[in-house]
Formats: sequence, structure tokens, C-alpha cells
Amino acid sequence: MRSVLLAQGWQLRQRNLDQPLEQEFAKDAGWIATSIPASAHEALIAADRLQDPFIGLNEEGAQWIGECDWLYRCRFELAEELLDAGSIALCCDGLDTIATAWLNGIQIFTSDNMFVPVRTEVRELLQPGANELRILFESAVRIGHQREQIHGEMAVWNGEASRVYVRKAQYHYGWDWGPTLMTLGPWRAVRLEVSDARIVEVECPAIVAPDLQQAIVAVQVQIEDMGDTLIPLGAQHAAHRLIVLMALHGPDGQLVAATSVVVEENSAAHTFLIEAPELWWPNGYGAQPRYTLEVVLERGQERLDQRSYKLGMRRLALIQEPLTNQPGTTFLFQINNTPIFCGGANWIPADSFTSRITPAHYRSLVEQAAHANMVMLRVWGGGIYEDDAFYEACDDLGLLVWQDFMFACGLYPATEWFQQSVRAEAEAQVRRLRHHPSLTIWCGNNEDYQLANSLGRYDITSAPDASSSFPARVIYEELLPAVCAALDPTRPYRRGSPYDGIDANSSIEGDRHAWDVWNWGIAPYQDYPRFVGRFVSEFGMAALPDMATIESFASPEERHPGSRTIEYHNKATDGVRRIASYMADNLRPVADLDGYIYASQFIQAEALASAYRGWRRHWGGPGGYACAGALVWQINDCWPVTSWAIIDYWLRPKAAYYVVRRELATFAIGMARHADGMLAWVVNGSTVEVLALFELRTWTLMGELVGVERAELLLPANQAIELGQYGLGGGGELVCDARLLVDGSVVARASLWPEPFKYLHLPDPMILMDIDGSETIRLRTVRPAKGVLLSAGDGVEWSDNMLDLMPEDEQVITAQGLADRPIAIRWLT
Ligand code: BMA
Repeated sequence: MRSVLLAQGWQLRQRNLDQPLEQEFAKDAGWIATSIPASAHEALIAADRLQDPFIGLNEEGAQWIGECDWLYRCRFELAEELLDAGSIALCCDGLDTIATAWLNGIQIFTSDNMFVPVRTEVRELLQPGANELRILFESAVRIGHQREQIHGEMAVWNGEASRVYVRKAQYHYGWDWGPTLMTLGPWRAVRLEVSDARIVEVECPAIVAPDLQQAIVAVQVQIEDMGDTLIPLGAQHAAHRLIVLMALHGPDGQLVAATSVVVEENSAAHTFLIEAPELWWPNGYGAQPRYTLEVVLERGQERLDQRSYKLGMRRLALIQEPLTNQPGTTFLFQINNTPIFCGGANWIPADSFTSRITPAHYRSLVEQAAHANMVMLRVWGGGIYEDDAFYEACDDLGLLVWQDFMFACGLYPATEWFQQSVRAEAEAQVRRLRHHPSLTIWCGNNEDYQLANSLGRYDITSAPDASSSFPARVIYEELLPAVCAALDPTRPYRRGSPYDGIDANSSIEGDRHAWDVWNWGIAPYQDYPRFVGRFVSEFGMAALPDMATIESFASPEERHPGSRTIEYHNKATDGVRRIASYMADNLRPVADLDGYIYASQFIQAEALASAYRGWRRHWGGPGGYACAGALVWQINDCWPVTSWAIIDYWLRPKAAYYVVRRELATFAIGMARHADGMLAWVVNGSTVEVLALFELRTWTLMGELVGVERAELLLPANQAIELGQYGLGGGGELVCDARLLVDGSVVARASLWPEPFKYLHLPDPMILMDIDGSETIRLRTVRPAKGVLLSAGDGVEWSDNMLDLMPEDEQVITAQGLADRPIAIRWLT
């Protein structure tokens, strides 16, 4: 099979609706050159016809684009000999969204779901020499409104309501962290596939035996053979037979086994058996070895097509069983029979313009997640089924993927045409992604049950019904599970996130979105521990991005707290007021932008620490895994904005990033005030029992030591244990400083401060910073210091940051890439 990429030679222009379409396409003037994939917005920006919508208030000036229809055309030359092939198919891997296409004047398809690739046979329509492909993209806004008029307005949280009628990334309609940018155009590749016979599909589930001693890879190959029509009847001898060669190589490149199978009825199958497989593990639990499956289609000696897959051998289970010490049931992922605490984050598309997210960008973000000791990323349902590069990075780095189907915060229709489109979408995406070892769970939607519940429209005792007031239950409870059961039976499927059946956001069953802090009730973040769930799949606290990121979109006179531009780049409901309210509760007022950024990032860091500490405490071991995961909302941004992201659009980590990394490290310490003392606990996330030394010191704010305790602990494997209550002798404003040492090295630190911080009289801590060589930094202090943040501009990777420093406890940090740049340091004053 040969693939001819149609990436160049494209043009686009706005359609004048008053003129006949044919005439509009035939016009010579007014076309803008573009390459594919790219949205119309990107082409217009490149042609200087649109100001970058990420800068200032420019988003507003980009709204007309989505309200218009657009014409795309591509002129390409084809060599005559290509037309001898059995088949030439036009493949559009993703069209955004309402598209009609013509090849050399003949209509070849219509498409209205950006998640369904289109493949159309076009050999008969092609000619040697010049050819022209035309695509009309109609306004998704207009078509959505037309559908809404016919079928009725549906309820939504976020975005504009007609979005539920259009199978387009829902965040394009605007979200509480993203701009409204109604992109359009070919958002993935457009290709011609030239073949006589081709591999249509390879199904290759890797199944590991319960004792982990064997694995099988059951390969099924589907073939399409156009060439056989060219062979005279009766001449189908051996030389014309299609053969599939399959070879499996181990992680070290050595051949495990190989076979060749004669294609019969357009398919070929073979099951590989692997003894003592090298297992694939999540980040932090072991390595990520991959086996390579090569599939080659041949006729005679001629190689017609080939595919290659990197497979991971891992045994996956989602355990929902009664807890012995608490009400309800677990929501626990096991990989290779090992219970995994799924610390991690929610993932949104990394750009409003998805086609410009490079594999390197995906890789950097997934690497940042892995460096933050994350184990799981949840691909949230209001975005896109991500590019292969994302899943490959997750496979490589051991990030488990929770994959939502693309429905979010809405009541979706379930008419026949809509269901058909969703079925095609789900089948295409499940087929594309199912071989990835990182893929862990399919999930029907984001918060649609919660929304229905809030409107009194979800009744678990009734059966799903497309004509009910919550029609899409037929999609989440019948259609999607049927597609998953048929195409990917080895993975669990959940109806929604959150979901448990009855109240859709239970704290004792299923997963839970803990928006008690920030969104509902604006509860103090210090209360996070109370909002625990069996698996917290969302929680978060918003903060401003890095100063350099603000400089990328705000002009110098707009760089102050409360500026129109900075507030415009904060899309959350009451976003500015909520940040202000958490600041007012906890910190002294600040007026300068630097201080304001620091304060908001300080609060985000404290909030996420409070959540992770409070919840990992419930990683209680066999029978007691009462909280088995916590995914922060959100890891990334799609544009430069104040949001819940812990890494901003330009990949600059916020202070909370480092705190999350520490809280998700193998070892962690937790402390909470209790009566006139405090309670402490320790998490051992390793899979072995560990002998450790726990040290607790108590300091006055002036740096006087008022108490020391030490205890040797035998930490059971892979669970948290309670250390009990400690008195806080001395009264007054004291800071507890805890360390955990294994073999003499500090493996975890934590501190507990009197709060609110705004009431404290914090003296100068007298921090000493020494730089050894060019990248090693030694930090010491005379008095306790809170929230010590180092910065030195882009390109520096801090091994740790946003530290609490205590007297007599030097912390050594590496700053990769620092060279001889100056370091700015600040702390809570
Ligand atoms: C969640 C998400 C998003 C939203 C976020 C912050 O529940 O599912 O819809 O962006 O909250 O409000």
C-alpha cells in the first residue's frame, strides 16, 4: 500500500452564501494558501488576516470565522501508473466538522463528525495529471442551531447549548478554562491510499494469565483484496495467494515467534504464546517493556502492506468490592495483580488548534506528568480522542489512560442519526486505540449523569429510553458498552464520570468529582480531606500562570491584577472572585502582579497538598483501599489563561506542580491538627515492606526548637499507616516539621503550620542559598520558611521547588539547564 499525502497545495476562502457554490469554488481570487492539517484560523493568522486570538482580547475578533462557511480546494498531480492500482482511496483522517467533498466535480461524501475518519474509493474519478479535491465546511454554529430548532434546546454546563447536536470537540464552544474558537477544516491528514490489497485492521489483544507466567497475543488480521479481480478466474494458483507474515519480537529485539498464514475469506489469524512475559508496569512500579508485532501482507514475493504495533504485557483489573473498615466499595485498579494508587491528572486538549500539537509537545507534557510521579491521565470528554503520539508517550512512560468518550456536561440527543454517528465514532476510536497498554478504562461521558441528576432527570430504576428527558442513557448504557464489549472486551467500561448508579457523585462508591472546594459552596481547601471519594477523578484550585506566560498575551499596561486582559484570560464562573476569596481567607492582600501570581499559586499548591495528603491516607491496604486514586483537574491548558492547570500553556509549571510531585512520591507524610495536638500518618507506596525512621521536630516561628520525637517504623508494603496523635508542647504558634528517612536518606518531608497564614508574624527566615558547580543548589534556613519558590526563567528543570525549609535541614536541589543564570527566590512573608 502506498500513501500519497495531500498536505500541500491547499487553498481556502470564505464562502459568499449569496453566490452559487460552483461559482464560488471556481473563482480565482480571494484564496489563501494553506497546508493540511490546519484550521482556518491558523491559515488566516499565517496570512495576516486574523490577529492571534490568544493575545489580548483578540478572541472576540475571531468569532465571525465559525459563523461562516469555508471552501477548501487542493490541486494535485497524479502519475499515470498509479491509476493501474486495484484501489485508490481518499482518506480524510479527521474533518472538522460539517463537510461535503467533491473530486473532479463529483460529490464523493458528506461527513459531520470530526471523530470519524472518512475513507472513500475514488480510483474511477481520478485522472492522470491534474486533479482537484474540493471540500465545503459549513458553519457548525449554524447547523447546530438548525438542529436545535428542530429537536429542542438541551441543558448544558459550559459552552453554547447547540454544541450537543454537533460531533465536534465540545471545548471549541468555550469552556470555563478555554476560549470560544470554532475551528474548521481538515484537522488530521488527507491522503490517497493506493493498493491492490491492504491490511484493513489488526486486532491484537495481549492477555496475561492470572499467575503472570504466560501471555497470549491473539492476532486477527482483516484484509481487503482488490487485486483478485485482476486475476483471471481459474488462475488463482499459489503465486497469487495472499499471505500474512506475523512476527513477534521481545523487548530486547529477539524474535519470540514468527508465522505465515494464507489469507482465507479476507482474514488471517494466529495466537502467539509468550512464556514468562516481561511485564509492562505503570510509572513508578516497574519498567515499560514492549513487544513488537510486525504484520506483513504479501502476494508472491511482493510486499503489499505492513503494520507494526508495540504491545505491553500487563494484567488489568478494576476491583469494586466491599471495604472491610468503611462503607461502600472500592474503585481500585490493579495492574499485574498489584493494587495501584492512581495519582494523576485530567488532560484537556493541549491547544485550541489541535492540529498544531506536535508529537514533541505531547511527549513533553506526558514526561512532565511522569516526573510528577503521576500514574494516570484522564482524557476528558469535552476534548478530543488524542493523537497517537499521546498514547505512545503514555505507553512509553507508564501513564495509565482513563479515556472518556467525547461527551461532556450536557444532555445529548439520541435520535437515530445521532446514534449512528456516535456508533461510527466509537468503533473507529476503539479500533485505533485498543492495542495501547496504557489504555486502562473507557468511560461514557463527563458529568452528564450529574447534570441530569441536578435536573431530576435521572432515575436508575427506569430503563434507558431515547424519548425520555435524559435520552443519551441509551448511548452510555447500551450503545457504547456494546461497542466496547464487541471490540475491546478486555477493558472495563464505565457509564460516566462521575458515576456510581444512584446520586452520580457518591463518596462511597464509584468515582467522584470533588468540587466542594472551588465550584460548589467554595469550601475551604483545608477541608479537602472531608470530601474524599473511593476514587476522586476531579478536584482542583485555579491559579494564575507564570509571569512570562502573562507577558505573552497582556500588553505592558495590562500587567496588573484586575486588568481587563488578565481577567479576560480567566474563563471560570466567578473565577476572579473565587481566587480573591481564597486569597482573602488565607493570605495578606497583595497589589503587585508578581505577588498576586505567587499568592494564587501558593494557594493552589497548599490546596492540592491538602487533598493529596488527606486522600492518600485512605490507601489502607487489603480490605481498606478506601481511596484508590486522585486526579487533579487539570494538568494542562489549551491557551494562556488563569485556570486549574498545574502546567500552563507554554509548559511552565506552576508552584503546585512540585507539591503534587512530592505528594505523589513513593513515600509521603501526612499531618493534620487534632484537638490540641496533631495526627500523623505515612504512606509507603513501594511494593515492599520498608524499615524507616520518622522524625518530628517542632519549631517556633523564630526558629527555636521546642520538641523532638523519633520513631523507628516498619512500613507495610503499598499502603498508608496511622502513626497516631502527637502533642504540641509549648502552645503558641508552632510549626511541625516531619521527615522520613530510609537507610539514612530523607525520602519524604512535610510540615504543618498554624493557619490562617495571614495572621502570622513571619520574621525574615534568613535563608542561605549556595550554588555548587552550576546546577546544585543548597538551601538552609535559620527560621522556618514557607513556600520557598526558586525561578530562573525558561529551560531550567528543578528537581524540587516550592519548598518548606526548616532549620538544621539542608535541602539540596538540582537545576538542570541553569548554567550561570541568576536565581530569583521568594517565600511567604
Ligand atoms: C469539571 C470538568 C470541566 C470543568 C471543570 C472546572 O467538572 O468536567 O467541565 O472545566 O470541572 O469547572
